[in-house]
Amino acid sequence: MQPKTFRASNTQAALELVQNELGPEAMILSVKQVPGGAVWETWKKSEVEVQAIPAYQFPEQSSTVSANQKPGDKPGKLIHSLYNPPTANKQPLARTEIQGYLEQIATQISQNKNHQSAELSNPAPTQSVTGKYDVPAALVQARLELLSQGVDPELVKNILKRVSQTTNPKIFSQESRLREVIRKQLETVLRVLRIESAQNGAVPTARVLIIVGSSGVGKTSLCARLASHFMATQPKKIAWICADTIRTGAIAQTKAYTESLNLQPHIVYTPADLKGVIEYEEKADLIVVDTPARNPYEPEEVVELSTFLTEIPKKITLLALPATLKLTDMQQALAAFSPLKIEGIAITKMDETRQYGHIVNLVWKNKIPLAYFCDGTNLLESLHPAEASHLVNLILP
Ligand SMILES: Nc1nc2c(ncn2[C@@H]2O[C@H](COP(=O)(O)OP(=O)(O)OP(=O)(O)O)[C@@H](O)[C@H]2O)c(=O)[nH]1
Ligand SMILES: [Mg+2]
Repeated sequence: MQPKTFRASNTQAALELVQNELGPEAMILSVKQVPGGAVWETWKKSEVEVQAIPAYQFPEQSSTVSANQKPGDKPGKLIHSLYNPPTANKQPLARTEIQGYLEQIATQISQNKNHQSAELSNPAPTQSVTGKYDVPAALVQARLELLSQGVDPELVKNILKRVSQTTNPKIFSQESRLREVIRKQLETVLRVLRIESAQNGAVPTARVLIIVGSSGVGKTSLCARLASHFMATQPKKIAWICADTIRTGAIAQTKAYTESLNLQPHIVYTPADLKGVIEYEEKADLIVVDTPARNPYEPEEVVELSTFLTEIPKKITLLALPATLKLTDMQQALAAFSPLKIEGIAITKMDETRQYGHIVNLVWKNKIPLAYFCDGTNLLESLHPAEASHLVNLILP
């Protein structure tokens, strides 16, 4: 029998078409993304094309069957394994089976240089995987979501492996519990720096909070939010130092913020000025220091700022990074600003993207803790002391 071709807007819809026409045991020969309309209709969304045959009937010859498939191999059972929840009479999935599945995925990932894009354009596991194991749909789904959020495939593999080693196999058929377990595992790789507890005396090194970063990342807004946050949450005496005397309008912007917060800003031009103001503000519980933008691809700019800030004792330096920045630029900023001894990062503009995996990757690869998230322009509501669960819930809701 010739394979039949089905097209739909997404994989699930295409597989449902297959299921309706060829039954739930239909065998899938290939799943691929194809242009949605005629060649010139580039504005049309791409579609998913599935080739399938009814159960247990094999084509004499099919160009879509993978080259390494053995003659006796059964091509599919994909619908069951991916999109149908396990039925009551099925055996619970054994841990070794899940581990076997994950091992196969790991092998695929290491064999495939373009694994991430390939995985996303063809979200179904290959038939050698599904032909051998009944993979829980929730696990496949969670894995795809993590990958599509941009979480490093190696980290996804590690997390799912850990989940499979430490979780009762029964949970694999309970979607919400399985997702919770995966979320908890992901949280364990995220380090968090708690400025608040430092402020309360547990680690009394944060009387001075310095905000650094490249241009337009939200440094001044972050200073304003920090000042406002601490004024609102605790009766703190806050001081504001503006060390950005370079950008036109920086001082006016500072004055606008400090007026609204009822603070008197200190504008400093030299390291001596800075030292003097910090000594003068000895009674302040918290001093926020806003700094001029530095280009992470111009290391001497950072060194200059480093010289400016060296005189400050008991400080915590936070690097502001917008969530919209690419991972490579985040890494570069982290490396370039390292002479300033960055202790944590503040992720700004969380509201301007919906993809957050690269933030996880940054923390995971560099062991740098998260200190704050900012997700809007509202002074009072858009600053959040970092919680691993906050980021993880955005990635795997
Ligand atoms: N949507 C959104 N906008 C933000 C956020 N943080 C800052 N912004 C906006 O980003 C722009 C730049 O913010 P600033 O605080 O001036 O950035 P900066 O790093 O001090 O800029 P320079 O001093 O020029 O280097 C402003 O329009 C802010 O309102 C955020 O979390 N979400
Ligand atoms: Mg600024």
